[in-house]
Amino acid sequence: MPHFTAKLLPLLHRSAHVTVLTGAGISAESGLPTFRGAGGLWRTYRAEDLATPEAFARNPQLVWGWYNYRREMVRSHRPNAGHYALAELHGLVGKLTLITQCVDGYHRQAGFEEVIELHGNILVSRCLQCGKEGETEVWRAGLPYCACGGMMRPGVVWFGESLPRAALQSAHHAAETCSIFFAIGTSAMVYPAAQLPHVAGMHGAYIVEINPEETALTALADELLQGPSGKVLPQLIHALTKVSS
Ligand code: BV8
Ligand code: ZN
Repeated sequence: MPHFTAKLLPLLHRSAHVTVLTGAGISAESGLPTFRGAGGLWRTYRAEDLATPEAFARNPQLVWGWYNYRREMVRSHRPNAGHYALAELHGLVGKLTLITQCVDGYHRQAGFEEVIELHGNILVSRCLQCGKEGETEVWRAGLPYCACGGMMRPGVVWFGESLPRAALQSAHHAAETCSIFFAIGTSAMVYPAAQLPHVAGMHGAYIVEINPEETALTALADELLQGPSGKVLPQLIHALTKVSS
């Protein structure tokens, strides 16, 4: 059982607004590889080769091959206990804003409706020509095309691309106005998402990190619950329901 300080549970129990930022680590126990941990995706592939507009322009077949491989993994795996525990936490605190860097859509699948997806969704395709999002019309030579004839791209944010403005604004607002900020399963290395815990800290939020390892954020955090989120989050919910009853 990870060590919760005596401070965390009462703080959670009476908090008006909790903000959570998740990263690829929350889906690790679903069997989806993370980006930088052991066996991480970037270990096998370099981000510069695959998750940038230049890479897509240079070799769209290679990039689509990688995204189709990852789409298959997302479709053949499931949300884990950590995703479901966050959906449950929603009902136990005043207000809970969930921000994710994940592109797998697992928070919504686990029943959390309002998710701020900072880096888009891997199962969405978007037309380069007309911007329409949705099912591709036809695949030619390993590439998807829209009804308008334009080539389609994965609906994610690549390195060097701006994040969706509305999503980033809501995420900043949630970081500025929460009393507790959880950073779960993120190496806190990718910006501007990695800025959010710092914004929360500057506004006086209590920062809690859930991660099996220490990260760039651990020094800033008020508390590190060291362990896998699929175990730690259900334990946190269990302890919280005992406090609330
Ligand atoms: C932008 C979608 C600018 C695509 C992704 C130098 C300094 C600072 C910044 C930069 C720089 N050089 C370049 C930049 C900017 C760059 C950046 O931050 N680079 C980093 C690498 C230095 N950022 C960008 O390019 C962003 N855009 O800045 O635009 C701009 C300015 C002007 C005009 C136009 C543009 C865009 C960033 C978004 C990139 N897209 N994903 C795809 O998925 O294919 S990012 C990708 O990384 C994923 O979204 C992933 O979620 C995200 C962050 O990684 P993490 O989620 O943290 O995952 P990671 O593997 O790193 O860590 C996993 C953690 O889980 C580990 O800590 C591990 O211990 C833990 N864990 C493991 N198991 C478990 C666990 N935790 C809990 N339970 C477990 N069981
Ligand atoms: Zn189109």
